[in-house]
Amino acid sequence: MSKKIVQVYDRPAGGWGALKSVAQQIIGQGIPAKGARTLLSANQPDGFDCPGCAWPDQDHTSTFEFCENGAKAIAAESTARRATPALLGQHTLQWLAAQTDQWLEGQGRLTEPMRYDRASDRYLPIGWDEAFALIAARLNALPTPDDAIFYTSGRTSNEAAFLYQLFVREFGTNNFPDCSNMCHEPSGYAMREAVGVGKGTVLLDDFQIADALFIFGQNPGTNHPRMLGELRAAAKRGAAIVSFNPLRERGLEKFQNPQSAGEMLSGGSTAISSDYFQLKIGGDLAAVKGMIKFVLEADAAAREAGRARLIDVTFIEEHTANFDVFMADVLAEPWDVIVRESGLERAQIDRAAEIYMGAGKVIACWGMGITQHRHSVATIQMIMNLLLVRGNIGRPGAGPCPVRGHSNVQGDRTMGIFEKPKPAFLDRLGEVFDFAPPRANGYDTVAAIEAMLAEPGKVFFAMGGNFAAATPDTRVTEQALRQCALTVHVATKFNRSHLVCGTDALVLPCLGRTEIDQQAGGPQAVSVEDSMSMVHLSSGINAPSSPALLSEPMIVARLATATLKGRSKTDWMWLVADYDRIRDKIAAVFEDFADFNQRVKVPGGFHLRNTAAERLWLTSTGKANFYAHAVPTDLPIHLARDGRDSPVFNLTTMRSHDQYNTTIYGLNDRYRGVFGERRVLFIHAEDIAALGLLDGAWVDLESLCDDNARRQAKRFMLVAYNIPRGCVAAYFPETNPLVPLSSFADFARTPTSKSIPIVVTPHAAA
Ligand SMILES: Nc1nc2c(c(=O)[nH]1)N[C@H]1C(S)=C(S)[C@@H](COP(=O)(O)OP(=O)(O)OC[C@H]3O[C@@H](n4cnc5c(=O)[nH]c(N)nc54)[C@H](O)[C@@H]3O)O[C@H]1N2
Ligand SMILES: Nc1nc2c(c(=O)[nH]1)N[C@H]1C(S)=C(S)[C@@H](COP(=O)(O)OP(=O)(O)OC[C@H]3O[C@@H](n4cnc5c(=O)[nH]c(N)nc54)[C@H](O)[C@@H]3O)O[C@H]1N2
Ligand SMILES: [Mo]
Repeated sequence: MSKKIVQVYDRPAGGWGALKSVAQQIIGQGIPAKGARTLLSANQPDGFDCPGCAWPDQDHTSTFEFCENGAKAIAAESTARRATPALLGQHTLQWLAAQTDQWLEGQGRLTEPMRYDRASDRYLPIGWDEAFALIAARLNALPTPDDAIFYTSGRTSNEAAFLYQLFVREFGTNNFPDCSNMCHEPSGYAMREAVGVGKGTVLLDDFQIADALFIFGQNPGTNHPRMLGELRAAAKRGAAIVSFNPLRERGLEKFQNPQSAGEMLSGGSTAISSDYFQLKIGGDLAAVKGMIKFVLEADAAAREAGRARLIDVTFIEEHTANFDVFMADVLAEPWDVIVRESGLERAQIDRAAEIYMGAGKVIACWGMGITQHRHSVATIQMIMNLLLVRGNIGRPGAGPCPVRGHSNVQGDRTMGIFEKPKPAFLDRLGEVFDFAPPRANGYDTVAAIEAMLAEPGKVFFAMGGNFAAATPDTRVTEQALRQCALTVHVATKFNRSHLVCGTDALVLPCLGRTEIDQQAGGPQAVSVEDSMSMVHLSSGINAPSSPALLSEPMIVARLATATLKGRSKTDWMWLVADYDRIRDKIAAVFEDFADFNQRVKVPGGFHLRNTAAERLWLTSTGKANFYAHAVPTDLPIHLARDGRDSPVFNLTTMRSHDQYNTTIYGLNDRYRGVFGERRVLFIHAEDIAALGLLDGAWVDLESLCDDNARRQAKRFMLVAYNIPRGCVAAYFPETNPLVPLSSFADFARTPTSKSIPIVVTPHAAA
């Protein structure tokens, strides 16, 4: 069984495999001619921003940058298939719920608003006016505006996000859970404390001159394929690329650039990582602290011998706070704890530290392998400490680079989609729109689920995303949603969340990025902010998938008009007739967006100011702060299971090559050699043997938590894999039923979906 599904993938990432996969995707969506034209418009000066990831492009003026997974995202949005009410209405929700996520997605683009009819257990069409009136009535009937919850996924444009947060705040709440709560929240939190800005400080130009790149917990070959272009160029000019990952990801090892005729024809490729450290899941804080300890010890020796210092003494004195306390803590941390908890050998940590010390300019990148842990904030602050000891921030070629996920997740935050808004922002918003914004903090994602559970009858509204599938503790979350008086999803495609209905439920179809957005004032462009704080325009080129689709800004404007009748001083329909008007309001609220309309119309857009990049520290001390953090010694791997001697594994959950978060395009994970199956558990061969099982055996997973709930995910195939012992990996969303709602990152409250203690038992049919 295992043989057919799992093969050795020894080719580089990219290459002909990537081209073939795109061709299959376009043909599969039934859109050959249009698909090709659409693909060529991605990330072009007058085209749309790729709805795939948030990696920036070479100033949006370059020729088409090939990206396999960007192409899949675009092909999926421009599919010829239509999920009409007639098609979906053939089935009961009970029947639909038994279909796979891939099947749901495969029905194509939503075409009309639909309302759930409980009597027939089906979705039926509803008019837009009626839908908005229904939501308005339910919202206005709530005892308090704080009983409404407004989720945002990160594809929403700046204009839509700005209007949305304005509507919600005029309505009266700051309940803004968003996908960022499950994603880079710890990066924002940790960096704001350390350097006063919750965003990365580097630009693509910095990648071109860095001497070393450290990549922690990120799989760019799948999730940010265009980043491989930068990595390839860096590797070719001799920069060190050092990867920390429990899995040996193909894209971090070898890349064949589909745009290099030479590499494609000769079968050549470029080696990416110069060093690859396979640490334990959750071992990053220990590894980075070990590197810093090595640097500090080497620096002390250099100072005693009268040699050149190895830390940047001038930078530390002038620009940082708390170095002495931090240094004492690092020097006191025992090497054996560092080695044991990182899962690396001492020589590997020394080697990583030597590369770091030998490099003049260093960039540190990180992804979900760092953020989705209990200790994520501390780990990110340790990465910041590493950069700070040698002044690797605020100068060319150096700095932190949290690599964002959704294409506008960073922009949504900039626009005020945040449950803990700053008072100064609320003051300004209230002045510009003449109202009194609510002051109390709202719910984040975990708190929103808890609140829906604790008190039935709330209204849950989602601007995009797939809340039920993306969030932890699936069974509990579904119950929470079902207890709502009304659930509403603005979406492009049918998904699992639409099957988890409150007493009343609506699905509202919207335009995607690739489509022409026609308003009273003509065709409109929207703006987005990428992972490097570049803001630029995006204009769709395809005819809308259905004449009934509304844009997200229009949906907000009509909803606000219906809900805030007589209460709002904002002329919503005037604003939405021409998005320049929305941008003028954005400019009025946010200083950094002064002259927004002029600046965003320059090809390539503009860069938002980043104070940390200017070495201006908006922190508690007015300096960049070092933070001391102990190496965590409570990783799931150390848990023993009461009364049983089965080992406890630490499960990390991640993306396959054929998915976009909860959207499943296919069942292959080409670079990891898995074909035709998503329910797999990557595990060390010796751990399989220790379980007394065989490679390819089917098993059930159960997570451990100190509440009484039993959380299981059944029927996964064991795949012997190159992964440290005690560590296992599987795909999400299938594994989300295992993540307890109560298990989240300290401070940032991001679900710990990268470290779940589990036990593995032979599969037992239900
Ligand atoms: N095609 C495609 N593109 C995407 C997405 C998608 O689903 N598909 N999603 C988008 C979104 S929202 C996001 S946030 C990004 C996500 O992009 P990534 O951050 O790359 O996401 P993941 O696949 O979750 O896994 C990250 C990596 O972390 C490693 N890892 C797991 N645990 C640990 C650990 O404890 N330590 C270390 N060092 N590594 C660990 C895994 O082996 C994996 O290589 O991609 C965005 N782009
Ligand atoms: N176990 C585990 N769980 C995780 C993660 C993990 O690594 N492990 N990763 C987490 C991360 S990083 C993230 S970001 C979240 C993602 O959580 P979400 O952002 O909620 O989920 P997505 O799967 O990206 O949402 C997909 C849906 O968005 C809709 N959509 C697509 N484009 C548009 C559009 O332009 N407008 C509108 N209105 N709707 C659109 C479609 O209907 C589609 O079905 O999941 C998190 N969950
Ligand atoms: Mo994400």
